[in-house]
Amino acid sequence: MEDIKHILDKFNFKGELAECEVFGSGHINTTYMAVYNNGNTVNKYIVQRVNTNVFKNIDELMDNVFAVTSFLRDKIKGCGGDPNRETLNYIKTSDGDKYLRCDNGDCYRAYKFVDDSKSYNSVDSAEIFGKSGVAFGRFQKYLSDFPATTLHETIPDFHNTIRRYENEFLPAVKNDLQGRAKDCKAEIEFVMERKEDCSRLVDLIEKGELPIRVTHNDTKLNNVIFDEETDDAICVIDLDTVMPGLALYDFGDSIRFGANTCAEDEPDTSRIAINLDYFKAYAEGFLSEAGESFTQCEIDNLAFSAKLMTFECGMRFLTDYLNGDTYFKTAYPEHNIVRARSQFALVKDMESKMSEMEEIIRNI
Ligand code: ADP
Ligand code: GN1
Ligand code: MG
Repeated sequence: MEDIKHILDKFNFKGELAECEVFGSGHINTTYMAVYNNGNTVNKYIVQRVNTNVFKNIDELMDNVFAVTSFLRDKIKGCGGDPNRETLNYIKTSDGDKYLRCDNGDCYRAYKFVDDSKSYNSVDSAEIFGKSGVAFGRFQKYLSDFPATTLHETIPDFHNTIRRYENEFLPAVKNDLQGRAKDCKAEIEFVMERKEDCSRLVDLIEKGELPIRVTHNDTKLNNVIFDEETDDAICVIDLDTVMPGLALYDFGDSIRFGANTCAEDEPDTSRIAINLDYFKAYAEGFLSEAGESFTQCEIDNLAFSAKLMTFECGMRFLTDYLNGDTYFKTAYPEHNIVRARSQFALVKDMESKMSEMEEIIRNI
């Protein structure tokens, strides 16, 4: 706790510091929960060291986050909701800055922990997953009139799958910095066989057939928090990648993570499959909020987007493995290749069930 105390002291948190522990299960930032006792009340805060390897311009990133949350606060108020619970409430430093930059270049930011909340790394009911679909769909709906041109692109071409293939995956295979390519020949081939899929959505954007919207872009289940008592999805978090994008990215990425019968890093690939009941529940929830403005082309590509986002994520894990694990946090040396294999197993299962997935969308 001593290491982090001098950071906490730079924010105006209310009360006496009681404890501060590493928290959550994100792959990018380092997250802490700090607990302060203030008389009879307990105040909880989330403090994050932002990953400056992943996010190159923290000023722009934090401008986005403050602009989006202040816009959402007004929207939520206008809809009769509780902005203290339904969007993140960031706290400036005692100097009035949106984040703290230390002499060594580390960057920290803080927001209020939503009381009586929890996050899920997996769910065991279609109902809960469906609720996360409502939350992400509503998030997208609320931001439909956000001035998109004022947003910075925090990670350029984040879901441009063909760019990721050509500019990141192929060079990683070629450079083979860690000499690992020989151990993942089948996975490299798996990616190369599916090159054509990589440009499908980008081509539709270029043809003007898919509208650009303000999207979250990282819609995995643990980026929504739920009410501890009612299990309602209350607040979308992890706003670092809110940027202009496709509704399909948000839909597909949620399915990738939450409709998997296993965890994202399940080593036993024979257990991995898409749960079609979860797929249906999420689609119903997401479309009930965001679907009204969808074009036919968006609807026609929903099932495909689930496969593409799973494939893209697997390719990113494989790329990171080949590069020596410089991007995603890993818990053990083979973690990224295990993740890649599990994503590819899910892609395969989706390929075999694509017509059923499309049928489910048609019926909604
Ligand atoms: P990362 O970019 O590393 O994923 P996040 O902003 O998603 O960072 O935070 C990491 C994790 O911390 C989340 O996935 C979630 O599990 C947990 N978390 C963050 N804020 C809260 C909160 N207010 N309530 C519950 N869990 C939270
Ligand atoms: C990262 O930050 P987190 O853990 O919510 C990643 C996503 C990946 C995901 C895979 C900024 O999400 O793009 O889909 O891991 N975020 C970033 O679990 O790269
Ligand atoms: Mg996250």
